[in-house]
Amino acid sequence: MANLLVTGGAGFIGANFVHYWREHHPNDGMVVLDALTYAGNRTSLAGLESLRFVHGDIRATEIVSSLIRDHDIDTIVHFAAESHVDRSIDGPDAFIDTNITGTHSLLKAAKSEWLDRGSGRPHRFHHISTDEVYGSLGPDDPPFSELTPYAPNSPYSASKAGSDHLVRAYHHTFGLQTTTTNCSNNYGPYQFPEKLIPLFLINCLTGKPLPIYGDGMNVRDWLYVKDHCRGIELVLDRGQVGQTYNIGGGEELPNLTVIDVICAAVDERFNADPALAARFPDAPAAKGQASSSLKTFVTDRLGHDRRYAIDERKIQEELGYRPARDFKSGLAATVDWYLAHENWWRAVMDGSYRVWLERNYGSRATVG
Ligand code: NAD
Ligand code: TDX
Repeated sequence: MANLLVTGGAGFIGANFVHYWREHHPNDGMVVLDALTYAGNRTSLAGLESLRFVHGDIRATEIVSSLIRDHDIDTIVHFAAESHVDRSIDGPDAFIDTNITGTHSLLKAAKSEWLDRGSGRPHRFHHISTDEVYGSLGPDDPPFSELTPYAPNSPYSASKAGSDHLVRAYHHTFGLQTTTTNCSNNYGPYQFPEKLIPLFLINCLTGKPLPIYGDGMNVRDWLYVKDHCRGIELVLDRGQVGQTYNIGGGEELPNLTVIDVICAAVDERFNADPALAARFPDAPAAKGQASSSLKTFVTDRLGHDRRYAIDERKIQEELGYRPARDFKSGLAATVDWYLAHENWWRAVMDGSYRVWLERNYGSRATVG
C-alpha cells in the first residue's frame, strides 16, 4: 500500500490519474494538492469523497513538508504546472514561478522529509514532463528518444526543461529517488477547452470559428490520457530510479487531420441524434451544414514547433507499455464525454477565460 501526494490533481491529466488510481489501487492513500488556477477544477474530482483535497500552492514548501509528514506520503506524483504554450508566450512569468520554482519547492520538501530527517524508507518523486523539451523535428528526423538533447523553444517548454533538470540534479546530487516521464499531446475527458481538441470540439458545438494556426500542418503525437495514466503506473511500479521514460500514443497526425476527424465526429453525432440540434442550435451541424465550414486559418503561433514524435522503445521494452487506444476510438470516446458533460465545460469556461481568448485570438483570423 502506498500513500500518494498528487500535485495538480484537479487539472486535466492529474484528475484522470486520480480517477485511474482510485479505480486500480482503491486501498492506497491519496492527497491532492492543487492551487485551483483557471485550469484546476474541483468538480473534476467529483465522486471521490475518500480523497483528501488540499487547496494550496506547490511553492509553499512548508505546507508540502507537513503534508508529507502528516499523511505519511511515500510517493509524489507531480503534475502541477502552467501547461498552455500560448499563455507562456503571452506571459512567461507564471511558467517560471510554477514550473521551475514550484518544482524546486517540492524537491526541497521531499529531500527534507525523506532524506534529511533520515527515515530511510523507500520513496519516489515522479515528475510529469513533456516531449516539447526536445524541441522541434523536421519531417524526416527520427523521433525523440530519451537521449535526444534538450532544445526547448517556448517559455513553456523551457520552464519544463528547467524542472526536469532540477529533478535530475536532486537524484544525482542528493540521492532522491526520482523518475520522470516525457509524454506527447494528451487528449480525453476533463481537458480545459483551450487546447486544440476540446476547444475545436466545443467551437463546433457552439458555432464558433476553428482558429487553425499557420498552414495547419504541424504534427503532434496524440496520446489518450488513460493510456498515459497506465504508463505512469508502470513507471511507478517498475521504472528504474534516476531514469526518464518517453510516453507516446503512436499516432503522429497533422493538425488538419485531427481537425477533420473532430468535425466528422460532430457531424455524425448530429446525424444520429436529432436532439443535439435542439441542445446546440448554433452548431453548423444543427443547420445541416458541415462543421468544417468553421475552419479559419489564423496567424501562426510565435515559435510554433513543427513536429513532435516519440520513440517509445524504452518504456515498451523495459516495462511492456503499449497504448490501448488508437486516435479514432480515443477521439470518439472524448467527443462522447464532452457531449455528456456539457455542465462541466460550460462551468470551466468562465468569463476570465473567454476574455483572455478573445483578447488574444479575437482579431487573428486572416482567412474567413
Ligand atoms: P492543466 O493545466 O490541465 O492542469 C494543471 C493543474 O496544476 C491545475 O489543476 C492547476 O490548478 C494546478 N496548478 C497550477 N499551478 C499550481 C501551483 N502553483 N500549485 C499547485 N497547483 C497548481 O495541465 P495538464 O494538461 O493536466 O498537464 C499536467 C502535467 O503534464 C503538466 O506538468 C504538463 O506540463 C504535463 N504535460 C501535459 C501534456 C498535455 O497534453 N496536456 C503533455 C505533456 C506533458
Ligand atoms: O487554437 C488552436 N489552433 C491551433 O492550430 C490551438 C489551441 C492549437 N493549435 C495547434 C497548435 C499545435 O500545433 O494545435 C496543436 C496543438 O496545440 P495545443 O493543444 O496548444 O498543444 P501543444 O502546443 O502541442 O502542447 C500540448 O502538448 C504538450 C500541451 O498543451 C502541453 O502542455 C504539452 O506539454
